[in-house]
Amino acid sequence: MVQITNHMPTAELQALDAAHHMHPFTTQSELAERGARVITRAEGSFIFDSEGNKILDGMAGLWCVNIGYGRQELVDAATRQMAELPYYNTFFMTTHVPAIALSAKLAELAPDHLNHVFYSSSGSEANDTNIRLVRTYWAEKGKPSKSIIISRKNAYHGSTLGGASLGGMGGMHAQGGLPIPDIYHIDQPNWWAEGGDTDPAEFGLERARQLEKAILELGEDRVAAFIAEPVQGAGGVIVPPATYWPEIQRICDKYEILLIADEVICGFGRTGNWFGSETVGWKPDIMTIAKGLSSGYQPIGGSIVSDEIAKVIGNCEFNHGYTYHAHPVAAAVALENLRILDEEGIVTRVRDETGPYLAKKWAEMAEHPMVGEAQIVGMMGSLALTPNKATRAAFKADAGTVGYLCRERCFANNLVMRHVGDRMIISPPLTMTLEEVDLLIERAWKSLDEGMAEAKKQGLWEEG
Ligand code: PXG
Repeated sequence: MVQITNHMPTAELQALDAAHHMHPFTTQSELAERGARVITRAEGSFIFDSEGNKILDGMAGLWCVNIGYGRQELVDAATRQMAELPYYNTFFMTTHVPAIALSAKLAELAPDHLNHVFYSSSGSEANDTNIRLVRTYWAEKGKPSKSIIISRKNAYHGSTLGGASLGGMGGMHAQGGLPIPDIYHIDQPNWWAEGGDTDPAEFGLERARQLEKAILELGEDRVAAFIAEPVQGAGGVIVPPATYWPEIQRICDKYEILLIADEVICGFGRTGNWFGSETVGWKPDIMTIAKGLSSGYQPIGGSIVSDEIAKVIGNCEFNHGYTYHAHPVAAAVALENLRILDEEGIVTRVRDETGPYLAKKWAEMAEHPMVGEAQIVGMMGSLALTPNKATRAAFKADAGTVGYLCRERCFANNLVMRHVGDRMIISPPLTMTLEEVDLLIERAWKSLDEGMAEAKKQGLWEEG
């Protein structure tokens, strides 16, 4: 068999990749034509490709490499655990030390009333678990009719049948017959795109009150839970007006429904606290976790569950579980990752130093002629692109056309900055230095300049 290594010519790697590897969220025929960028290694805040480019990773992989690349301690934790106990399960009344230690650590880090962890290998699976958890909870409490879960349009909660159903992405629902029954979506709090002439504070209240309206319309006896990301990530890093968050909590308190905070992106320091719900002032009954839990070094996720839910679920056999639940190697790596985040003060540094520094620089990006709004919470930020800042107009082109041009310029300038429609987004490693923040801003500005020039050249610089 031919050995495929980093040292093969890029074109050969690309051809083999296109021939055999089906990529997620990708038009495979287009990829085959262009060839994928081959990433070969990474260090700190940088990734390297097969052509020798050193690229600043403004997305921390896929919002997950919170402690940055190249931490030997995590390699050592995996090696030790693989040698000692590479696999065992926790079905059938068994357990193992990494599962015990990680659960205890998560209970310590999570808000006081959240002390119980059910594991998965991803955020999607954890949200599938959540659907079954909340429905089983209400059934056990003698209220089986409470099965509807309310979510939001343009939310992202994963790609499994349950996760994609909870999510509010139209393109995902259009494929494969989704959503599954008893999932209901309200509008998102995206003032920039949907606020019209409404004052932002008023708009925030109005969007939050859609939750109350939905509960009343569907019936409190039918609604099991509301799920939301503290800050919408994949939807475009949308930071709602300040009035939104407290109103959501008020409504959840008033009605007998559970609040699921999807912390897959916001958790583990991203917003400047251990969990995004702390930043936005929510008291969730369940938190979905993944990504930053292991800084992406191992696939692991889960649901951190309240004492009350764990007690009720504990009365029955919960017929649910994955082969890799609390996988010992993944759990050992996650535990080491949490130790580093904790002992090196990385979360507090985001809150007190890197976050405020990035926020100041990010706000200055709003002075760019193409940027209408610059939003940021901790180390996740977005820029809304527009040809007219005053009217918040969209471009006279399909949504995302100009965003895509800018993303391509970012790549060319050795910066990973994503686009969601015509919003540019960042979510860099939390360990970024201040100099690296400066570099990110410099490359982002240059890329927007070039993207704007290209948009003008292509006749896209017009209001749609
Ligand atoms: N919830 C949230 C809030 C997420 O952001 C998931 C659940 C699902 O996690 P897994 O581990 O199953 O992927 C996510 C994942 C993007 C992008 O393009 C974002 C995610 C995944 C893939 C792509 O921004 N977020």
